[in-house]
Amino acid sequence: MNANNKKKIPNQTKDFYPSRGSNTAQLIQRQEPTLYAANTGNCPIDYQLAQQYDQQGFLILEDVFTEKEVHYFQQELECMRNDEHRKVAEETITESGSGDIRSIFNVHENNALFKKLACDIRLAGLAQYLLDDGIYIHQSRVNYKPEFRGKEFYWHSDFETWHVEDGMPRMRALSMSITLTENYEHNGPLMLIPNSHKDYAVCEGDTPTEHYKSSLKKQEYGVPSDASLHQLLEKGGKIVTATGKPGSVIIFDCNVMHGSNSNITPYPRSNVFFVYNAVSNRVTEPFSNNPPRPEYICARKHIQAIDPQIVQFAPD
Ligand code: 6CS
Ligand code: FE
Repeated sequence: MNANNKKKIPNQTKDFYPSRGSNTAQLIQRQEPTLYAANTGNCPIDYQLAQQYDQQGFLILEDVFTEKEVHYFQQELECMRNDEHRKVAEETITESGSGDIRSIFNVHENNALFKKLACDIRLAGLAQYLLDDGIYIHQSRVNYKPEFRGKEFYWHSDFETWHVEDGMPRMRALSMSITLTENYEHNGPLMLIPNSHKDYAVCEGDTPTEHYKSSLKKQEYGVPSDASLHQLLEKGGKIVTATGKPGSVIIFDCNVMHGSNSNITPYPRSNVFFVYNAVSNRVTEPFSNNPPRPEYICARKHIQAIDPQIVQFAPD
């Protein structure tokens, strides 16, 4: 038994991507496709864009949502940020310095509008195509990256964390980040290393108990070595900064190396993220020696394929 009294069940699934513990920092080759879709005929976007996603590991789609829809999302963002109960909820992560809200997790469950958005065919339908499987939400969050004091997210592969700490077996998941404010060059936009999804950066160091209580504020374990980052950059080329106006969607593979700088400008960089995982890739037991992370960070209990919907947010 341990701190929160949960038994640690050893993971019987083969660990294709060992990291941390006794492992040394290195790059190992990805063992799965990125674009799983078998058929080019029913691609919901221009197939060449799907090929771009396959090659570089991410894709930026502009004007996915209308100004009216974005206005509704932004109103929701403010309501959530000003909700006294939410400020102290466990799903709410605050900035270590200022105490400002940094992220709110599990919005696909605890917010009616974002619950609908997670099933929107423009997102879930595309995720289902790219992963060529039934899909469910592994994790959702709003990252506020507030004005003046929004802190950085250091370089990382989401999959390394989701594999080691959540037990996600293989690379068959992706994130969709919907921009809710202007993502400028200067207000801490997502930065990505092209083609970095093709190598898995094994990390060093152990996983602290209840690591999420610190990693969601500032990630210090499960981060690549400097040498691995240099190697990924040599292979992948220049860092790409995902800028875009509100209503854009940044789609990135679970293993693409990414991060974002602090925001010291007066312009918040707020995005809502949905992580779509293939139902066939549902999480098992963590590959670390830690108990599973809480349900609001990693869906585990009620895994059910989403039926993508045509959703109406704003009356015409
Ligand atoms: O630990 C996680 O699941 C979260 N950490 C980061 C820095 N990105 C992915 C995810 O939100
Ligand atoms: Fe991340």
